[in-house]
Amino acid sequence: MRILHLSDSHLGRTLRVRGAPRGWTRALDHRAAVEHAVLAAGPVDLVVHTGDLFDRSRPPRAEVAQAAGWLVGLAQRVPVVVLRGNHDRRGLSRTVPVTTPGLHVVDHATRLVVAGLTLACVPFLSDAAGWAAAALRAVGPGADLLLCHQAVDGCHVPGVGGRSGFTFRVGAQRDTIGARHLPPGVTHLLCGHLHPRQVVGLGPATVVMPGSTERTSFSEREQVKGAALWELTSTVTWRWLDLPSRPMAVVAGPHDLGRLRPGTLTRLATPDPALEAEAMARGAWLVGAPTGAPPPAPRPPQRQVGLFG
Ligand SMILES: [Mn+2]
Repeated sequence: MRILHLSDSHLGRTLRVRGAPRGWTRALDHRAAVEHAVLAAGPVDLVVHTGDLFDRSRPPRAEVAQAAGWLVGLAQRVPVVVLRGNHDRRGLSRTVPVTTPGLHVVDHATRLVVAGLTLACVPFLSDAAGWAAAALRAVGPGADLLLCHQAVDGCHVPGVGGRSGFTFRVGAQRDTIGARHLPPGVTHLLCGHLHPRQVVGLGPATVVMPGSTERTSFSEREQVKGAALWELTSTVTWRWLDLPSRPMAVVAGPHDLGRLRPGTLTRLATPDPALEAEAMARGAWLVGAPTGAPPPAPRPPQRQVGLFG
């Protein structure tokens, strides 16, 4: 029994760049990542997606149509389970074709039997106590695996570019779960939410977070992206499946220019017209306002924090 475990694809996420060909959008990279993962995984018995399928709870219509086509095609070959993440907060059953045979859309905690496995499925919940109650119901008399989209005690976002990292702790955030929130008997959690891939021990259980399938912000620029491939025999094992990602670079001076290739998403650490011209001459795609442009109008505060997924 082989399972492809995808998470945090953030389909429809865009990024404004200068220098890219006409018609290019960052959303194409996010689509390509999930399609590539399915090809790279080879034959599997089940595909699960543990949340944040779309970047926004109201994704653009074209993106919904594209994703629906992809999911329907996939579900014709292999059972698919998609779980609601915090970004999909209005629920996936509004955007994903729920009546497709073989496609299981999980907006509320439930227990599913798919491909001969019993799966306890617990979508994102904003408080740990509520999550514990939902997980207990979803596990019921027992489950082989638990699918969720949640921060867990000890999971970590590394610092990058001089910014410090962050470790989640139960009690410090309302939604972070600890060993005490796990139903008895749960040994393996297939978990989304954090974008750096990682494995965390939670009491007797192991939490595997494959991270996002493509980089969703510059804070992820040093992270390897991909998915997890699970193998269930008499034991349960998994390994990372690496995927190619579009390179991202922050240019602080001429010494960083050597890393730029055509199509590298590039941000200047500080405005510098000469450096910007050099970067563009190398084919880099520039993110942010042109050097010398007036500062952008202040944006309203965003509800979601990209760094933490
Ligand atoms: Mn996410």
